[in-house]
Amino acid sequence: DDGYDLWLKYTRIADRAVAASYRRQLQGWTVLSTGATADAARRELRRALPGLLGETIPEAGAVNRQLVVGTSQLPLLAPLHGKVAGLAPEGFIITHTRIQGKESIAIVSATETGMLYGVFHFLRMMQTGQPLGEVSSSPKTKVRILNHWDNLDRTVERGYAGFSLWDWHQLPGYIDPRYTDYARANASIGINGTVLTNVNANALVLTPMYLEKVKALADVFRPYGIKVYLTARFSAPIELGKLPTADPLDKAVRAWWQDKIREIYTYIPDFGGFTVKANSEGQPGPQNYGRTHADGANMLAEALQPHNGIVMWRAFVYDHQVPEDRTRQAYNEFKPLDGKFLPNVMVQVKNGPLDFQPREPFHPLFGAMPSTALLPEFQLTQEYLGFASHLFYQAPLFKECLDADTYARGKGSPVSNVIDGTLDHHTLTGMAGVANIGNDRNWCGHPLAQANWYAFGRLAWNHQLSPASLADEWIRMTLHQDAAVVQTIRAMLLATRETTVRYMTPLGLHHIMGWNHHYGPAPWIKDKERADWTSVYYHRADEQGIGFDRSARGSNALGQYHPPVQALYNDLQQCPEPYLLWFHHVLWDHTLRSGRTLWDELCYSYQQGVDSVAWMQAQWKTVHRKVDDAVHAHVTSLLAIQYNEAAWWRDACLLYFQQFSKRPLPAGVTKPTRTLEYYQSLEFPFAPGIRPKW
Ligand code: BDP
Repeated sequence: DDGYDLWLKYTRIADRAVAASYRRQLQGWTVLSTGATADAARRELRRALPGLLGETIPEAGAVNRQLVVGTSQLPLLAPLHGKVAGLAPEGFIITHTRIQGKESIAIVSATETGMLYGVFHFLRMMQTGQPLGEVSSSPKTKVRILNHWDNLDRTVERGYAGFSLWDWHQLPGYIDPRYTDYARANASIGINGTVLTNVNANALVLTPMYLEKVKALADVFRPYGIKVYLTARFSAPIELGKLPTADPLDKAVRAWWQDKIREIYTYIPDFGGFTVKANSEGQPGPQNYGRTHADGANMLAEALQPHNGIVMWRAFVYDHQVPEDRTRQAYNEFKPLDGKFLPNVMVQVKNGPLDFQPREPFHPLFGAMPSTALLPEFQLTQEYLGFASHLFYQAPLFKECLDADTYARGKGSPVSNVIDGTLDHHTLTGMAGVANIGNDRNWCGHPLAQANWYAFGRLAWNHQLSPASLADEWIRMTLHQDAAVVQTIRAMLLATRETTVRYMTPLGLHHIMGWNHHYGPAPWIKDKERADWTSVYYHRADEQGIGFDRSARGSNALGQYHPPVQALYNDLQQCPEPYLLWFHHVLWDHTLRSGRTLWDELCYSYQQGVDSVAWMQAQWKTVHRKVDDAVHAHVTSLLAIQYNEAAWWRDACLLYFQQFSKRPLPAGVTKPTRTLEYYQSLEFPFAPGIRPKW
């Protein structure tokens, strides 16, 4: 197994009784609708059913015990219209009914895309051995989208799975069949949008030569319900249009964007719109001209609106010349703009206020901008999570953010209800994930990292699903059907998040990774041109203690949250320990709930992280000869890398912090065999995924 088929393997159902019961219920099948999406559904069933059941099921309608697929506009399925009418357009039902007198299972939606989603859901039920019972499913968000940080030269910023999937050079002449498989995988989990290009944008993608290529991709994705989006470089009117300015209030600039957008729609009539990174990390933006983020976003939104396009304007902004805790800056910039964005603008907010760390509190903008559609951004690619070498199942991280209570409208105002629109009555809703996909044969580098792509899509559809059940589904479809094997691997996946937090950034530490490439530990980074890109800025270790005081006594980043959240974290004694050093500078001898001092607890956490990777290795050994040999061997090697790197994190960080704590390592913590100087001397000029110079 080379991993190419993802969770769409459709391996023969091992449980004979289950297979026989499916077989009895499926004497024939038919897709009644016509058109490209119906063809996609047909192709999927043709591929899947024989795979799952080991025999071909006749494609013929009007037999008893048949599967019938179509939209509710079709006369034969019109009696079911009432059942789908209350769902979102992409919602679907799977129901047992009679059609023309024949006992049938009907998969019905108001739309072709919803019908395709229903087919994938039905196949998932079979892949995971569930009874083929009644289902009614409707997405909780509208824009379920992947962000590819892919450059036109095919490098991928923070990408660890090879080069970009998009072969810009050979497009549109050569259409790699892989584009279709990408679309199938996305449709199977409800992802309906893809931003093809890096947020650090290149205006060239907006030129006719590239729009031809984008169109070719859009044509492949369309039958699967996937819209294409691009990143818009704010200075494109200067770079491409030869205008003297990109001021969003300048008439000529506005006209240029209007023309450009009209032109894009001649290529791609259902073009989704733009993602924009502006006035952040060197990207141009409206502030270059004294204008606000709202001015910039609205200019584009106005031009996109007649075509039903949207703008996803990123709130990931910070400036090292601003003498402010970096984690406060996005809120400072955006909160005053609440209510100023046009209705087709979403403000795209990272899950936490810093930058995709192993653990962060939720971003204070969630719950602070009731009049603005907020699009949460998660990072599936593991920039700060061990790249593609470490096993890190992210669903628990996504869930922690989604479940966090903002208290925006009192207790019970979780982030999930901010972003699904229910809290503030928004209809433009969504969830964005920075893709972990490249042209590696297995798509995501680490054979088990596909689970993150999978879980992201499923949670964007329904944020109430649990990390454990999503792990179950994915393992059963991808690795093995046996319950004991599923249980072992699920336990491993579910442990990975806390494990990584422990060996990288325990107790609320953050951003102590290698400089620029973010590979490996480097808490010693200091004296760079930007303080907010160093490690010492974040951990603030000194002889007294360690941690960033963001309480009311410190930077008061906590002041950006609603009062009950402030109350929870502000008091050192009460603050949940996973966030301790995020919000407080704590004395080395401070006693924690375990009864240990902070220093000892820090040491034990690092040790536990390493031990837990050893436990994962032992677990994985027990599924040898159960999961595919090639996958098993690959993961075994990667777990060994992860173990070594976890020990590297422990040793480098403890040696470094010990210079300040001046305390011995407690019993039970392995003594480092190398010196701090050794770790500090390591350099990785060719670590993958580095941000190119712009
Ligand atoms: C940071 C990455 C950088 C991205 C930036 C962003 O290090 O490469 O460009 O986020 O999200 O995490 O814009």
